[in-house]
Amino acid sequence: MSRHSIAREASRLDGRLEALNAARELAEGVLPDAALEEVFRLLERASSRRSLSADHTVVGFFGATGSGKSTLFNAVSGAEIATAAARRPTTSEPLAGVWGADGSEPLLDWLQVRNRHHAEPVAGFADEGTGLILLDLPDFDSTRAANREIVERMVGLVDVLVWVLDPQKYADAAVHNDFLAPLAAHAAVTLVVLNQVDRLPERDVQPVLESLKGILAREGLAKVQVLGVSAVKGTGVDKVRSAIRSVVVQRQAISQRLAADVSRASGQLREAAGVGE
Ligand SMILES: Nc1nc2c(ncn2[C@@H]2O[C@H](COP(=O)(O)OP(=O)(O)O)[C@@H](O)[C@H]2O)c(=O)[nH]1
Ligand SMILES: [Mg+2]
Repeated sequence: MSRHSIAREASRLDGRLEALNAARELAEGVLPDAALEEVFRLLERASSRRSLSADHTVVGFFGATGSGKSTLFNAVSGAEIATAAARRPTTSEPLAGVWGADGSEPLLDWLQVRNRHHAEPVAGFADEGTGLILLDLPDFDSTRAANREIVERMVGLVDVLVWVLDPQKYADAAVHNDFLAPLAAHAAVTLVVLNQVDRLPERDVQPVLESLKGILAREGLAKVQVLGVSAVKGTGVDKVRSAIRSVVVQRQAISQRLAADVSRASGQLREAAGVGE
């Protein structure tokens, strides 16, 4: 992606954020406070993220307990970062793998990620020049409310969302109704991994992937890339790396994520206003 087109995207986003702010001001006292509060928080978040490093793309690994987020995080990072840092088998604090230290600290402060690890270069994936922050996150279905809160906050803050699903729970309503379907506008910055494919008989892998793609398509996420992976065996890990790398090198994820947020928020405003009803 050329500098020119990055600048063009950024200025288009400026215009959309300004328009959303104007709509919010007009709607004050007319639409419910809750609807406006949400828009206000988005505008603040957008302004904060855009004041922080544009040279880093923040990629979060989300998923249910035991889907293999931490294992995949290590496999992609090429090191045992997650197990080395974790005191417990489940992840209760976000953990960052950082490629490109310069400018990453204020961004990690804003994300409230204390656990930071400067990752070694991984050939063909990331090095100091890449500008990548990979986050291993707690389980969205954790029994600890504090963990679920972290996940909900991070879903709103990261630039790219990687959903790590597994063959047992890939169709569960929880992930689809609470996260994936509401984030249908975010397809361009979403990647879905079906992990643990080694636990399926070979002949079932493709049908399960198709079934998952069908569910995603019905939620409006037909364009999302879905990768079959075994983090333990290493199958498909290269594909995850190259999918992440291609989003990162385009340098568009920050704008695309925020543009998707604007689309969703303006849709909610229209709905609150009863437009089109
Ligand atoms: N068979 C198989 N087991 C896996 C795979 N990925 C993770 N696991 C195992 O699943 C368990 C939970 O993994 P973990 O990475 O801690 O899951 P998390 O809770 O999502 O972080 C561990 O025992 C892993 O070894 C995989 O691709 N295949
Ligand atoms: Mg974990």
